[in-house]
This record gives sequence, structure tokens and C-alpha cells, in this order.
Amino acid sequence: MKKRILIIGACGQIGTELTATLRKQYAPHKVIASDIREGDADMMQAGPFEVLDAMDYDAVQDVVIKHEITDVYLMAAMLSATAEKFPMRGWNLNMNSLFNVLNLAKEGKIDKIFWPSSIAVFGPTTPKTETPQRTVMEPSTVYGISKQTGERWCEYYFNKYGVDVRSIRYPGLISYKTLPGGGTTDYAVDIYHKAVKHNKYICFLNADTTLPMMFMDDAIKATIGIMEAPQDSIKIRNSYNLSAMSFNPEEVATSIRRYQKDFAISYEPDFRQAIANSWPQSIDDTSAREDWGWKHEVELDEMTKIMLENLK
Ligand code: AKB
Repeated sequence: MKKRILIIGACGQIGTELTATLRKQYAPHKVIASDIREGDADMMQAGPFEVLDAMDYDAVQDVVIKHEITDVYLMAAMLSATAEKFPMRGWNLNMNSLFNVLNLAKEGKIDKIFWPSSIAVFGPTTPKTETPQRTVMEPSTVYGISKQTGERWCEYYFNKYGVDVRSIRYPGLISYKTLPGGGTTDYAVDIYHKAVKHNKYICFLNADTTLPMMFMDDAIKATIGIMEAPQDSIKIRNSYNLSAMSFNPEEVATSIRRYQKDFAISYEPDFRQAIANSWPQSIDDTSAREDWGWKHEVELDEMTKIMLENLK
């Protein structure tokens, strides 16, 4: 098989684990990692790496041609909290990087694209629980607006030019291997780090802020799963709802107390509370389950056990 994969944004929270998994699955030399700057020693030694600005069309094209790339995973993005601080930078990165790979595919230089969307495409007027695949979408954050716009463009490029682009709406992602950067769901990673280090945590969201979440192993399985699914099984070309579990900070604290009885949590909500309030609490992902066989494995208590054991 002539598959050669390029991961753009390989040093980020998802990119790091995705790169490692794909390199295990395919030969390491068939998986080209890239990011705006060099990665850590593990990343640099495990296979080919290119320093690449996702917003530079010519540079992306050069790497695609040099390595005879067939599949691109575009993981470079500015997340919700950072994009509220730098709206134009967030918009430019999230949109221009997408256009670059969509246009390369339109020109026949790439066969297949994975592009991540997010629960941030939903907004305050969206039904909060079991949010359907198709529903009111009026995102109120820069990040959400960029992701919703991106979804429309993905569908447009598929319908108009036959570009094989596949996408999922990630919930908050939790991993012990990599840190998130600039998201609203980041507390759900930070809380485990602080639990192990200090046995206490000050949370930037309120106790009862329920959000959709997922353990990273499940997210990686979904990402590779949708890319490897037969083309005709992908019936939605904007982005698939994807769900595993939903919880709030108090429920994570309770879960941590199963292992650390006197773990303490307090709450000092900041600007991220408003972002979280605009997002759904739970997601209906029936279409992903039916169309390409998505199934999550890890629930909150099992995830807590894995996080604490590995961080210790
Ligand atoms: C964020 O919090 O911005 C991200 C997301 C839900 O897409 N984790």
C-alpha cells in the first residue's frame, strides 16, 4: 500500500499521541510529523520530521510533494480560550491551514484529509443535552465560529470537488502523556496533575459545569477509525458528533477521592466559565456509531485510575 501520512501540528496534545500510534501502525518512515517548531527528542528520533508553518501554502505543498503524501491529519489549531484572547490569530490559523490542505486535495495532490472540529460549534441556543447531530448551531466563541465555518467548507469541498475530507467534533480530551494548550476543557487534565502533586486543585470552572469529555486513547481510536473507514460509510462530510462521557469538576473530584481520600477542590471561575456555559453538556453520536462503527471504551472512574497511576 502506498499510504504516506503527514501530521500537521504533530507536537500538540492530540498530534503527539496520534503520531506515535500511526508510527506503530504503519512503518515509522511512512508517517511524517510536522509542526511550527521541532518536537522533543522522542518525536525527533522516532521518524521523519519537518518544521512547517500550516499557514504557508507553498511550504505545505513542498512537504506533500517531497514525501509523496497521501493522507493529511491537520491537527494545528488555536483552541477556545486562547482564541478569545487573539481572535484574528485564531481565525487566521484555523481557517488558512484548512484551506491549504483542502486546496491541495482539490488539485489532486492529497487523497484524504482529517480535520478536527469540536463541540465548540454549538452555542447557547443549541439543545444542551444529548445534542443531536443536526441542530441549532450559533457558536459564540471565535474558536467555535472558525470550526463551524470550517465544517461548511469541508462539506462544500466534498460536494463540489469530491475532496475526501473526514471530521469529528472532539469533546474535551484527557491524557497523561500530553498537555492541552489553551482550551476550556483543560481543567480536566490539570486536575489530575495537581492531585498527584499537591492533593488539591483550584478549578477555573464552577463545580456543576458539565461538559462532554473523552480519554485520549478513545479519541485516537476514533480519529484513525474514521480515516480508515470505507469511503461510502462516511455519510456526513461536515463533521460527526462524537461522545464518550460527560462530567463536571465536582464529579472528577469525587472520582479522584476514590484513590486519594482527602483530595480538596475549590472554585474560582474565570472567563472560561462563559465559554463552557455556551457548550452542550452531552452529545448524541448515533450517526458516528451507525455509519463507521465508533464505540468508546473508557469511563470516568477507569480514566481516573489510569491518570493517577501514570502521573505518579
Ligand atoms: C477546548 O476546550 O477549546 C477544546 C475543545 C472542546 O475543542 N478542548
